[in-house]
Amino acid sequence: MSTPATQRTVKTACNRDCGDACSIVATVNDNRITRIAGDPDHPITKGFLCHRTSRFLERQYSPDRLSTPLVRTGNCFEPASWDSVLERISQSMLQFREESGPASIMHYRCGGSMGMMKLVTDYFFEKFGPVTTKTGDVCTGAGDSAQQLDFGTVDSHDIFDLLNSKTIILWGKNPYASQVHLLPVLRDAKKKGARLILIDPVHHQTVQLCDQFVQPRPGGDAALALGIACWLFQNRKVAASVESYCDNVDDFKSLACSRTIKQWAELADVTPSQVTLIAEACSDGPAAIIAGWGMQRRANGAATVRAIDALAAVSGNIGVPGGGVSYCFARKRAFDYSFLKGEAVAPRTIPEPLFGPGILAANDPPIRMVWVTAGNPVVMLPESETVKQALKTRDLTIVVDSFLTDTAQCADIVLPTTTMLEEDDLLGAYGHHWLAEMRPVIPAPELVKSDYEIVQALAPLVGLAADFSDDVETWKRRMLYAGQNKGASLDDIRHGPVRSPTAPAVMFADRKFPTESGRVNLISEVDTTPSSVTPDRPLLLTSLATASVQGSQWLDGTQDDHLPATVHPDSAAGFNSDDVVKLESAHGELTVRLKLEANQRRDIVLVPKGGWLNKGRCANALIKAQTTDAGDCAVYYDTAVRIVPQR
Ligand SMILES: Nc1nc2c(c(=O)[nH]1)N[C@H]1C(S)=C(S)[C@@H](COP(=O)(O)OP(=O)(O)OC[C@H]3O[C@@H](n4cnc5c(=O)[nH]c(N)nc54)[C@H](O)[C@@H]3O)O[C@H]1N2
Ligand SMILES: Nc1nc2c(c(=O)[nH]1)N[C@H]1C(S)=C(S)[C@@H](COP(=O)(O)OP(=O)(O)OC[C@H]3O[C@@H](n4cnc5c(=O)[nH]c(N)nc54)[C@H](O)[C@@H]3O)O[C@H]1N2
Ligand SMILES: [Mo]
Repeated sequence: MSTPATQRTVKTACNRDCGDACSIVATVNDNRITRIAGDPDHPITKGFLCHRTSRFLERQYSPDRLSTPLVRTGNCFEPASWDSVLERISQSMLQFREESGPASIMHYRCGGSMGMMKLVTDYFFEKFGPVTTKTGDVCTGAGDSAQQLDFGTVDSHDIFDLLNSKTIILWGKNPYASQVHLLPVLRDAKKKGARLILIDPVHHQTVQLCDQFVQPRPGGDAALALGIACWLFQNRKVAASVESYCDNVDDFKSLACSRTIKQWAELADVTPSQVTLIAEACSDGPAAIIAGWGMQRRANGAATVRAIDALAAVSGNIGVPGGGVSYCFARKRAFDYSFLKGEAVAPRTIPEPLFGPGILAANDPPIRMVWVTAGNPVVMLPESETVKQALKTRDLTIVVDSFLTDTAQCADIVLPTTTMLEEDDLLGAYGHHWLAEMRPVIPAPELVKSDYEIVQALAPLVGLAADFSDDVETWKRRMLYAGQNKGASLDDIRHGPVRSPTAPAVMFADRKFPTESGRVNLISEVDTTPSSVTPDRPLLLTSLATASVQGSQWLDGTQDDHLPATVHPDSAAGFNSDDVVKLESAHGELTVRLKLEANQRRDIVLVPKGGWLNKGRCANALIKAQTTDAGDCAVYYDTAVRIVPQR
């Protein structure tokens, strides 16, 4: 077959909320993208894309995609011109600022795009206000604050340093669903002789890759970590030099030895021999811990990660090749975004998990306007109905999205925006250290604007023309200025994948830590109470990422049935697989279709995250808005529910 004359390929990168930040090769025929594939030249992408992004063209060309601004009239939306909506928005913004101060406006941005240009939208609101913003992070906030406190910074060992590990502990992680490009590295490590241990209350696909699987009680991880530490202290397997790079060693020892190994094992609901197994692996290192984020989306989430950090430190696995507690990669570190001051200058902040109740409770001044960028908070934040009410009762709610999501349906004005294949941006990754440039594969539809084009169009109407007149290329060069002489300039990145020049292969190789004392701050007190259920509501609602969907971005026709809910057969006595039942929490209810799986724990019920509220599939309708012990993460997985028959 001959190649059509108009066919071309364009390289760009995937900006979706995922650690992999893949390099994409798109094929374009007559201005229509006909194929997207993983870039074979990218060391992490390795020529393949994940399940969800390989189907992105269905989203790109979905008939539901928004192609014009929409304005609410009663219960309907009517198409409107950009000029008219920008005029109305700018007038309102000036009025709210004048009458009630800039804190009466809230800008909320979430994970629709990981692009660095999204920070320029934040900057627009900072320049105009500063306005009310969120604090914390519903995704990783608790663990971030834990590692900041323990190590003074949050970053990871190079992904290929796993090839130096004798043991790799996947502590609550399902890369088959959430980070498929980690899998080739794990397989290579195994080929080199590494042993893989998975610690996860949920039985999932990653079990098959691992040599050992430990299935603790949900939220039992701090107890498990302390049990392992207890074994290390009792068996004199603590690193000899531990006092030289850790603070609070005696306190941590007292904490770990405050119970017996058997007691810790009971609290974590594992066997003492499983504690010993992991302890031996830690003492016979190097052992790398890959800490997933699920376990910190619990009431004691920050303390849990701190207990694991301390365990790694005392076992001598910090600062050594093949070791470390890799939780997040500092994806923004290579960029200069010092133009943005963020929380430091915000007149008021609302913890992200409390978005709904926080907006409703705010007075002095009340929040009159909310602008949502790249998020679907009605579906993704706890207390969906409260979020919905909060958005619907403002004087003006603006949502920028490519689809009429549950959140957009609460807006007064919806602004249509570009998809990732039309975006012009820069990316770092939170699962490895490579940097990438995004280039528009095709131009956006006529009336669709990128987030940056939207603030650029609005800026002159609110007196900010000069601050937002630069083109994207100029912003990119500005943000990559620091990498100019280190091989990470825009021109370098345009040439091919570039590893962030400032990222070390091994974290803290000199065992110096950017904490106040220069040493690891070992945790000395911890609430080890695991997540609890009641006799009345015996199951913990566990709403996790699934391979085929990014967040709430379901493809057409994939939500026609009830939400699937997986439980152990004993936990659904009297019911069969495929039965339609209700899940009830203290907060709400959801109709689900049961799936019975004997390899699950008896105290959890598993559902996909991101189901839409308007399809009756939203787990967050059952979850109360609550913050974790630190870092303002959301307590997503501690909601107790029961199964009741469909009435
Ligand atoms: N396909 C797909 N990929 C995604 C996403 C998506 O929606 N779809 N979302 C992206 C986003 S936003 C993020 S943050 C990441 C998700 O990143 P993560 O949240 O880390 O996702 P998982 O890899 O599923 O790992 C979470 C694991 O934690 C486990 N877990 C839950 N509670 C506990 C606990 O108490 N203890 C222990 N040990 N484990 C526990 C869960 O069973 C699950 O296996 O993935 C990204 N990738
Ligand atoms: N119950 C439960 N809830 C959860 C989780 C869970 O595990 N359980 N996980 C949590 C986690 S880890 C996260 S990170 C959050 C994610 O929460 P969100 O980031 O709110 O999730 P998404 O569904 O991906 O919504 C992103 C929206 O941004 C839009 N979008 C994409 N690109 C752009 C763009 O360039 N500009 C604009 N303006 N919009 C764009 C998409 O169309 C989509 O509607 O959800 C959290 N919610
Ligand atoms: Mo996330």
